[in-house]
This record gives sequence, structure tokens and C-alpha cells, in this order.
Amino acid sequence: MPLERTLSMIKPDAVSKQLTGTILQRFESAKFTIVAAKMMQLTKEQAEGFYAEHEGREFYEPLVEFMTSGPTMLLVLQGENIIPAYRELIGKTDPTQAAPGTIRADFAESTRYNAVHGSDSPESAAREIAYFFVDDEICAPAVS
Ligand code: RTP
Ligand code: MG
Repeated sequence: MPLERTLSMIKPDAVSKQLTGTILQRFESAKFTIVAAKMMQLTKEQAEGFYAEHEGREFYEPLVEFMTSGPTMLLVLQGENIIPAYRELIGKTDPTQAAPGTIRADFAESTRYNAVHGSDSPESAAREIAYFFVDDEICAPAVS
């Protein structure tokens, strides 16, 4: 199985509910290694650029408003096959569709206020990690 990295975000809804530690514990219990982390309140420009693939959809503007509403925790997580494994741990976008025991089933309020983000492919992960982190901030040797 490939050693991969994913860009994780603990979104403003979960940070404001003091769920950061609880969610980090779930990542570590899943044996994901935290190789970079920082808190940031995204600017409108940062959120728009991050979610550019959704531009024009009805949820884009409220999503940008939500993602700039308070601090977000940005993380790079590393592990075997982590891109699909992480998506499984967080559960489906809509928490009513998320499997029991997933992070979104337990902590998301709605499809928008859904606690966490995770990259959906190796290409997205590379783009999203580079969007928020420079190489020096990642505390692990490069993965191929
Ligand atoms: P993410 O990118 O945050 O990991 O979530 P995802 O892949 O499961 O969902 P995606 O389709 O990429 O949507 C990005 C984020 O936009 C918000 N959203 N709101 N109908 C709605 O109101 C709606 N649909 C999506 C969510 O915050 C979602 O995570
Ligand atoms: Mg997505």
C-alpha cells in the first residue's frame, strides 16, 4: 500500500465547539501521523481559491462565508493508503448519510457545517498541501 499524505482541516464549526482535541485523537487512533499542523483564520481569497472547483454552485458562497467565520486547524497527515482511509474515517459529506462512528456522523451539524475536510485524490492532496504548507513546515522526509 502506498505511503500517502492528505490535507486535513478541522473546520470552524468543530474548532468553535472545542472538538479539536477529540478529532485529533481519532486521527491518531487510526494510526495517522501528524506531520504538519497550524491554526489559521482563512481569508475570503484563501477560501475561494481552495474551493475553486465548486465556484458557481449554489453552496459556494455560503461555504466561503462558513470557512472564513473562525479559525481552522490545518493538518498534513501521513499514512499507508491514507487518502481513502481518511475519507472513510470522516464519513460522507452529509452527516445523515455518514456511517455510524465516523467523525461527521458524530460531530457534523449539516452538509455544510460538517466538521472536517479531507483531500479526495492524490492530485487534490498535492495541490491542497502546497496551498497551505511549504516543505519546511512538514516534519517528515518527502514521500514519492
Ligand atoms: P471536503 O472537500 O470539505 O472534504 O468535503 P467533501 O469532499 O465531502 O465535499 P465537497 O463536495 O468537496 O464539498 C465541499 C464542502 O462544501 C460544503 N457543502 N455544502 N449542499 C451544501 O450545502 C453543501 N455541499 C457541500 C461542505 O462543507 C463540504 O464539505
Ligand atoms: Mg471535497
